Amino acid sequence: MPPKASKSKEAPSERPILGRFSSHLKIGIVGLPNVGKSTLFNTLTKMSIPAENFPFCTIEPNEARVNIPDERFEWLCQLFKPKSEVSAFLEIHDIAGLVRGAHAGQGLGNSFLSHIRAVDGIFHVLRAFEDPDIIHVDDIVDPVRDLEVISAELRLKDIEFIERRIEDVEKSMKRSNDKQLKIELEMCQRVKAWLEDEKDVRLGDWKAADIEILNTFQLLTAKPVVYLVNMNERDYQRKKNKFLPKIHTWVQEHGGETIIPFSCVLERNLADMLPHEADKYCEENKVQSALSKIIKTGFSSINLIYFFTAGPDEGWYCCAHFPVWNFVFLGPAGLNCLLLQVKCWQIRRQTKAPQAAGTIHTDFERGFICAEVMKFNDLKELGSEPAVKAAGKYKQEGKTYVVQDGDIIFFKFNVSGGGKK
Ligand SMILES: Nc1nc2c(ncn2[C@@H]2O[C@H](COP(=O)(O)OP(=O)(O)OP(=O)(O)O)[C@@H](O)[C@H]2O)c(=O)[nH]1
Ligand SMILES: [Mg+2]
Repeated sequence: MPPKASKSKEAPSERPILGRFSSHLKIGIVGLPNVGKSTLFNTLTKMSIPAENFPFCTIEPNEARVNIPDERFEWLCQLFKPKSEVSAFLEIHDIAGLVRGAHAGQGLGNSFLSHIRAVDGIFHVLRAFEDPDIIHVDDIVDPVRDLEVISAELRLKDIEFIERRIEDVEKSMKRSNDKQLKIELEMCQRVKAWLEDEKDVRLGDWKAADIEILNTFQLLTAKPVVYLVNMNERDYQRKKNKFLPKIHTWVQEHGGETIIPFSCVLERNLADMLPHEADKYCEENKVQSALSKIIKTGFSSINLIYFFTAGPDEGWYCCAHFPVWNFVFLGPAGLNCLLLQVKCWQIRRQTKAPQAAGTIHTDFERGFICAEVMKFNDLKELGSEPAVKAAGKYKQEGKTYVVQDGDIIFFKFNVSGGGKK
């Protein structure tokens, strides 16, 4: 029997997250022209990591899916020796450069801004390298000024959106007494005042009800940002760059999100080397690629996490319209079934067990009975599923369980009574 959901045991509900509720979220590379966005993007997509579990795949010239490097996933693959390994990925979009006045259409600004609206988070690339051969749109390299330009453009576009929304709501209020319209109008006015105060929407302390409305807007300044500071290789190697302290101060004053220094030139050179040459180069020059950190931070910034399944291919379960909980294929490494698979399933933070099960198949959500959950660290420490069970750490969780990053889950479901939808 699945565990009964007792109201008193339920964790206090977290505040809803700003942004789309989906497991298919994307991040866009944003910045002024000529700051190194496409070089970074190309390096990410060109990078070929020899292990099978890290293929990089390009969807379109300016969209790519980059696999998330994860030692836990590698460890699980070592343990289960599956026929198929599916890691988590981050979808990255390379967006053309924004310029001052973009919100008013400068430099094809509006279409670029619509590309930003379509993503869920922003890699904001800043130019902190000086090179007279590479033109800067504002002549002199000054990343703090660039930060101001980009953030102002995004804010101005949001103000334009909110003003239009206010007009629409006011028009509707003339025709209807709907209380919800009044609530929305009041919220839009607060958001407008906030933006006019030169503050980004994601930094506001909004109530849950506000967030529900905000999430229907997809405002540009509501999207999480990771700042990527592109510097020359020497600065990156010695961890010193004349612009970095000022960038740091600015970011602290504007929400304090993550800053990752990197060097496009170094990353491009490393990507052109054979893996052993790249390793040797990094060792000799005491440098490390920043790409892994960039990918992992980007993934987490857009509130994605993933859980693992380690068992038969989900295609196998999908044929089953009867209770399947006898078919537990987790076991010692030798007990491989033909379709044994270790797979990461990405979901948004705060996803509950039935919805997480639904990412595997809608039947899993529809007929959800319970989730059997092992924590990765318990499995690693104890070595096998039976050992985790023996230690009392193999848990049955019900409908209200909020899935945590790195959970290893076996779902029990039953759609025998209901048949197909
Ligand atoms: N010296 C130096 N040049 C760089 C660096 N990063 C990029 N570049 C060069 O700067 C130029 C522009 O780089 P891109 O990556 O195309 O810049 P972008 O930000 O995509 O530019 P737009 O697409 O025009 O917005 C290219 O010639 C790069 O080779 C760097 O770290 N140092
Ligand atoms: Mg570009």
